Amino acid sequence: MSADANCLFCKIVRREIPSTIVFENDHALAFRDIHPAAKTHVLVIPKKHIIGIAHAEPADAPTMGELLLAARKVAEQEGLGDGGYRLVINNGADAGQSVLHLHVHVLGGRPLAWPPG
Ligand code: DGP
Repeated sequence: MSADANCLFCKIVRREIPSTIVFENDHALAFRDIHPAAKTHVLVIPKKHIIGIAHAEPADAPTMGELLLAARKVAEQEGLGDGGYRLVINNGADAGQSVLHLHVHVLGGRPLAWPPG
């Protein structure tokens, strides 16, 4: 499993930094966002260090699938299956990506405006 020694989210995968983990399998880890933007705000990450969606390789396709399925599982586990939820992947500076390890935001528990600001 490739990892980056200095990556914040790789450190969370290795339990070097504490987090509130809500789901884990062989491919993905999900934990609560430290600055929640909604009642439910969970980050789902691949355990493999991938900088962002723009850096995913064709060989990462199975990991990408596992990531989305993990995000759905988290949403259902959090009780958002009926009311609805939003999955967000920020990529690059203009999108506000602040952590350079691919992550899916799972947001829900309040009405979510569209389009986002
Ligand atoms: P983004 O802007 O898409 O790169 O989102 C990064 C998110 O990561 C942001 O919502 C805050 C969250 N975050 C940053 N540092 C930590 C941390 O140390 N622990 C946890 N749980 N979340 C963090």
